[in-house]
Amino acid sequence: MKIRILIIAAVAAVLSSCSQTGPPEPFGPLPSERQLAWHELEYYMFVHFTVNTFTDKEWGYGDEKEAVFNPSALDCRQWAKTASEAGMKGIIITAKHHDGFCLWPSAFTEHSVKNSPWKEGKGDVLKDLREACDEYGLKMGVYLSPWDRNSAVYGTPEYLVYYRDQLRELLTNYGEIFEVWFDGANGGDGYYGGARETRRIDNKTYYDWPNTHKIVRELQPDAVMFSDAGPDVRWVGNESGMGSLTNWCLLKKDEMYPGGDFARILGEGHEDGNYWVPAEVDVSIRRGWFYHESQDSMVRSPENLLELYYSSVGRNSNLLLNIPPDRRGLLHENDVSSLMGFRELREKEFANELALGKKASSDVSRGKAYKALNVNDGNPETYWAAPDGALTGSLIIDLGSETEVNRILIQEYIRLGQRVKEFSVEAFSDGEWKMLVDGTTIGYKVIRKFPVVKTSRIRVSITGSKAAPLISNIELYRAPGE
Ligand code: FUL
Repeated sequence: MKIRILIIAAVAAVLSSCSQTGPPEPFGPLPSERQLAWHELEYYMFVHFTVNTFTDKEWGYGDEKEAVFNPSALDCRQWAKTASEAGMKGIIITAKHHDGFCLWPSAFTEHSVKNSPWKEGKGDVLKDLREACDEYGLKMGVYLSPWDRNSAVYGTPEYLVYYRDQLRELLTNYGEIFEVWFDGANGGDGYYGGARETRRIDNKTYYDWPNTHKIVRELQPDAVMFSDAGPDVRWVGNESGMGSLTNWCLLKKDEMYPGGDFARILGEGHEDGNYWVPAEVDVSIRRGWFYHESQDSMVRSPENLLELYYSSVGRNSNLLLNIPPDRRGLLHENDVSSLMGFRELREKEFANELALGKKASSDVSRGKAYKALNVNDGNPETYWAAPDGALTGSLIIDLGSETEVNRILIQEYIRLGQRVKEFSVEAFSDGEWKMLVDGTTIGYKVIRKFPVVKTSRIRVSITGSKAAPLISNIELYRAPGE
């Protein structure tokens, strides 16, 4: 009996060594755990709020009196409630914009809420926001503008000490921060402690970014850092909400720096990039980043926001949507109503998933653990894999009966690298395969629209890849309309 068991075990071992049962080797730059967690957030709120809200400006000069900051009904809970109801996962706030005014009572400057009439100088917007985010289960992030038009020492080495002291305050006193936002607008004219002059800095060298980054890693190891050039998340290269159709999460970031002239490259990233630095689309629900009463009637419509969603989340980018609080310190009714309309549209758009649990097959596979059915099992941790060395492969989802379809969502298993260079989506209809989508990169996620097709079979073909393609998820929808 024992001998028989041993023989069976030996045969099983030989058989399993013939098919590739272990996971594929990682390929190229990989996302860190903090970046993987960031990818999954997808959609969160940007809040631009400072003295500009009260002076009707976009860029404060730096000489604004602290007294102008006086919201009559500031309520961070209203922001957080709105974000949560809108389906957002977090809020990033302009703790300090270019005017230098701090929304928290920084110990390193007088130019802050502590000298404003709001709550008689006892208020702290960051603290209120922390509590509100915790109450609504949201993550919190901070924007600390490197350019400071109020600071007398801006442009000198002393400013770096000041900037880093402020960063430490923000990263020490307000709980867990998920993203630190370093914008790229740098240097120019300003108040500068009364000098009222133009100060230019060399944005390649002045800020000594590597040493600032170390502070973030030390104090908030799970936070990602955003700037034009990462290190963790990159700007998408425009402020109009347009992610690039070809979008590599890879970047040669050592060749770049914040505030450089890289807008064109930032959209696509680098196919041969040597770091994982995915794109974030930052865009405002209004024309301006800050609140202006004159723009109350120019708030993006729910339909427009849905288009933004397709051109950002649908193109392998996260969506950071700015909703500027008004002079009361509340998100304006028009903005809230658009956000809620957008949530409803989005829910309807993706109400009816058609692929889950349906039959799936592939022309090639790495073996049982990497079978085609992994793409529509609802589990993001399982994936279909082509065998090592195969750079193409097709998956067919069999819907069982003729079904109307007009959207597809595809995700790569990015934990092992971004691989796909080209893909297509076809439907079997009237006896032949008809092309629906002719695509390039996939990455964390793409969502593509196509005109309604009635079909029982959808084929996703990876037609070019840097290494064996790994697909973790395919979803199909019939969105309303058309
Ligand atoms: C830019 C700034 O100059 C704008 O005011 C805004 O904050 C935008 C998000 O980033 O660099």
